[in-house]
Amino acid sequence: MAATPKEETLNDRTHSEAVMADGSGVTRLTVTTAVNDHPAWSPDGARIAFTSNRDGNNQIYIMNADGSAQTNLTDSPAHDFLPRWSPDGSRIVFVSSRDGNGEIYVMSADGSGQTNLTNSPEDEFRPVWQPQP
Ligand SMILES: [Ca+2]
Repeated sequence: MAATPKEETLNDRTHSEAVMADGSGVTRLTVTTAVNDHPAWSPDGARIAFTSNRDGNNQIYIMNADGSAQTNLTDSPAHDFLPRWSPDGSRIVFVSSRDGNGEIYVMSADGSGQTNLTNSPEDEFRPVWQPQP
């Protein structure tokens, strides 16, 4: 006798949502059993970078603003998290523990050219990328 598939409820899941500035148009963009966190809109509003542990550890993902084309940009054995866009939308800064402690990394928005900016024995966290005044 076949087992009856267990229905998962949305309350058991975590998700990211896109919300218009007036609170209307709430749209669920990700539905997984993993944690999806730190969503960051691209400057042009077309894409969202976020952190997800769906593949076993925290990685930087990117998706279109409608939730399509969710792609793991970092794909490292360490934790990569807290993505923030450059003002021109060409690059993403994030935190990685791949060198043994928290470091600030930068990469192109396609995930190429991942570079350690800090290289220190202390933990670095929470990068912010501000436009030039
Ligand atoms: Ca460090």
